Amino acid sequence: MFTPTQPFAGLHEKITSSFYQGVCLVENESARNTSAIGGPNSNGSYDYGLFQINGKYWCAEGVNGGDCNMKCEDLIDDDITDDSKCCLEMIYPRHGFNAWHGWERKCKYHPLPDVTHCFNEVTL
Ligand SMILES: [Ca+2]
Repeated sequence: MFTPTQPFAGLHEKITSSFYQGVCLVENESARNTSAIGGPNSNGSYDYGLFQINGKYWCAEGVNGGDCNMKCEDLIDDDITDDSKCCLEMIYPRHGFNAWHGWERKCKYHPLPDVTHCFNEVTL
């Protein structure tokens, strides 16, 4: 069991806050649907998967491409390892959570979902 102590107390808070933000994000972007395809957007692009990653910038249809160098089709399968990598290594470092309009509309400055029941088996 991880017991927050200085200087880790701030880190613990940051990790759990990011987790809650991420849960809120996927709730409002894809309703937790890994095969969701959103759009077309005003520029004709589509958003793919759990994190609704935009096909104009981050992936390419049918071939590896975009800034995440991956196929958009790989964003709508059940393996979210590559989806998460694209978010954590490319999208979030550039734009933070503001990259996701669903997060901006429903999570930013809003109460975050209560997911404490998720920690019954796992303790940070
Ligand atoms: Ca995937």
